[in-house]
Amino acid sequence: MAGHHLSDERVQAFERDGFLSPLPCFTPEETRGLRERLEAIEAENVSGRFGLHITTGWAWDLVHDPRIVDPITDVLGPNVLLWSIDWFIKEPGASYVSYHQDATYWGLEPHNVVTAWVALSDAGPATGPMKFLPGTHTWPILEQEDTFAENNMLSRGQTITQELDESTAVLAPLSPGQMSLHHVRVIHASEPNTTGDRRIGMVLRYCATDVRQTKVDGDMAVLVAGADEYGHFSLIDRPREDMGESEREMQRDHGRVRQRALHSADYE
Ligand SMILES: O=C(O)CCC(=O)C(=O)O
Repeated sequence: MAGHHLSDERVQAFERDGFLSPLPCFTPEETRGLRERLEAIEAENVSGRFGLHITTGWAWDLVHDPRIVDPITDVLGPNVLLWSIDWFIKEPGASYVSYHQDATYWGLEPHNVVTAWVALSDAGPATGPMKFLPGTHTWPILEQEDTFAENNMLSRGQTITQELDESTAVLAPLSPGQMSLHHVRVIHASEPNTTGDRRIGMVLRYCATDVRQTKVDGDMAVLVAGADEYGHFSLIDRPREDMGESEREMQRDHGRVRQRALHSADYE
């Protein structure tokens, strides 16, 4: 499919490799502002950063930002939902991410799901940026083991058990304000952060409207482009009041549904 925002070559590269990096997104000033907002929320309540689009108008606007959503529509088609905001914040030290496929444990099918990973800090080579095994999004789901290994940033320490040819891995370093896109089945990992600053990834998961949640009932999403002709998710509205009572209640519901989906072990 020819892109309307990305060049045809870039859309073809995504289709071939299962990832695309780097893409421009925010200015240095916007990026600093977003980092400040995130860190203010973290200082109050670390778990408040999940589902921020449900509780704050600025995060709602952010997940609709055309600099993110336009390239996403080029690779997913015109009708798109935002499924989640995650954060991969890698402090200096030993934390790492083992080789995995996202599709294994989210319960989303079909796999028309793409992540925008936006750097709110330096995500250069020494910070442990993501690395991808190109073309592996065309592979089936591989067996993963829950290792719960210390320092593994993944919730279950999930790791692909079969031997992988790591010599093909492509590092995807990002400058502050740049982003990468990756397909839900592409195999990826990241090494420890050897710098003195935290590496902050704001991780937006988008899917086409034909995708459904197969593991739990009651999953929620935000329509960010086109129309939802399927109705597989409860659609979330723009928050009326930042951190209002009903907004925070919905954020808690959203968190409970996601925990049930991520921690149900029915993918083995
Ligand atoms: O931030 C990282 O190093 C890993 C992120 C990741 O696994 C993901 O966004 O799917």
